[in-house]
Formats: sequence, C-alpha cells, structure tokens
Amino acid sequence: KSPIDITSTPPPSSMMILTQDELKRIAAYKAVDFVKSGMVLGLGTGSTAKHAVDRIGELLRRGELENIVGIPTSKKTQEQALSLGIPLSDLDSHPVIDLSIDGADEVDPRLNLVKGRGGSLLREKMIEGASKKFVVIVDESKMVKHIGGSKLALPVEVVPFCWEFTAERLRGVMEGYGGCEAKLRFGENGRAFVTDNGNYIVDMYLEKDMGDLRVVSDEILRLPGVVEHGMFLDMASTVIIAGELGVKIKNK
Ligand code: ABF
Repeated sequence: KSPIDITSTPPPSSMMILTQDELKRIAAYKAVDFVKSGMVLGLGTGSTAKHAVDRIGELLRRGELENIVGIPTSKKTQEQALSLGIPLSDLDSHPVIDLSIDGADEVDPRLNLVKGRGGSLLREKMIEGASKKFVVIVDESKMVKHIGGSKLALPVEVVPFCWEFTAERLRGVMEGYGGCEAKLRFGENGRAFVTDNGNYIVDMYLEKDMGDLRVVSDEILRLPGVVEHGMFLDMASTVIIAGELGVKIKNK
C-alpha cells in the first residue's frame, strides 16, 4: 500500500470543459464537506481558499453549520470572513485547531507543498501547523514532480533590515542545491511587497530537484534574517485535486 492512498470520483455528468476557477471551487466545496458544526477552522488565503470560506459562510447562513470559529490566515481572509458573518478568533485563544483548509502553489507526490505566493505563508504555517487536520485544495495545475519543479518561486519571508544581505546568504545556501535566483517581491504600488507581519518576501527561483527538503529547510531557517519559508513539509493530511477527469483525494 503506497503511503498515499488515492480515491477518485468520476467527472461531472456533463462533459463540459471546466475553467480553472470552477475546478478550484469544486475542490473547495469538497473540502468543506469535512467541516462539522462546533469546529475551530483555519481559513486559508488565495483564490481557491476563497471559495471554501464563501461556502462556509453560505452553510452558516443556511443554518446547515453552527458554532463555527474561524482563524484567518491573512488580513484579506479576515475581511472576507467578517463580511460573511463567520465568527473569528485567533491562535492565542485557540492554540489547537480542528481543521484548516487552504490552497497551495505546488504539491509534490509526497504531499509536500510550496505555499506563499500570496504572501501569507507565515500565518498559514503557524495556523496550519496547529491544526489536527490540514486539507489542501488545488486544481490539477498545481501538481509537480518535485518542489521547485513549476519554475515558479519558493517564497521566503525575511526581515526588511538588510534584506539584500539575507538574499545573498540565501543564494549561498542554494548553491549547494543547483543554485537559484533570489529576488525581492514587489507589490502593485511598485514598492517592496510588505507582508501582514511587516516583513519582505524574497522569491527564490530554483533550478533543480533539491533532494532532501528537510535539510534545505533547516539551512534556510538557520539564516538570522529569515523569518520563514514557503515549503510546508509533512503538514498536509489530505490533498483534494480537482481536474478535468474528476476529483482526486490523496491522504497522507
Ligand atoms: C495560499 O494559497 C498561498 O499559500 C498560496 O500561494 C495560495 C495559492 O493561491 P491560489 O489558490 O490562488 O492558487 O494559501
């Protein structure tokens, strides 16, 4: 029995082509099936997680869910949840969370993730790391053979103080793993993107499979200017993947 067991459901009867956003919504709604009244829920960030938060709000409004407490992973999700009337709290009041539902940028065959392209990786990792169950929702485009395989970035949250020094140290660490580009992320306003925690993001563009991700993770986290990185290793309990041929559920 492989460490990851997969169940899949047939495609919707009408074989119309589903847009990426429809696939995201299908995955999100499937994840909300795990939500039970009375739960403390980690509410994710990003366009896929947005569908899950909308769905939770809808079920609360219809009285199909009660006594839910939401722990938002970003200010953006906090605003969305407030507008839906989802009661909110935080990790200080709820250090153990029943279920978190969130998106991801990359999912590898062992359910390791890259997250944070939305800039909310630190709060996501704190909240999802405190969750008894962490369900990841993706459309099939997020599946990769190895972390860094999508040519997209591995985000690292760094303190603004002397961020260039830290970026250079990150490049140095990655030299041992095939090298990487490390670039400061800019916001729409053309200035450095600032996270909800007042930090910067350095995006690392990896070239090769980094092998043992735990070793890379430890080397990155040891750099004093680094706050956190976007690799979520051994954290996902379940990944729900919505694709043209139906929905796959992979359990750790
Ligand atoms: C968030 O979901 C981030 O960690 C990740 O970058 C994002 C994926 O966004 P989307 O669902 O919009 O693709 O949790």
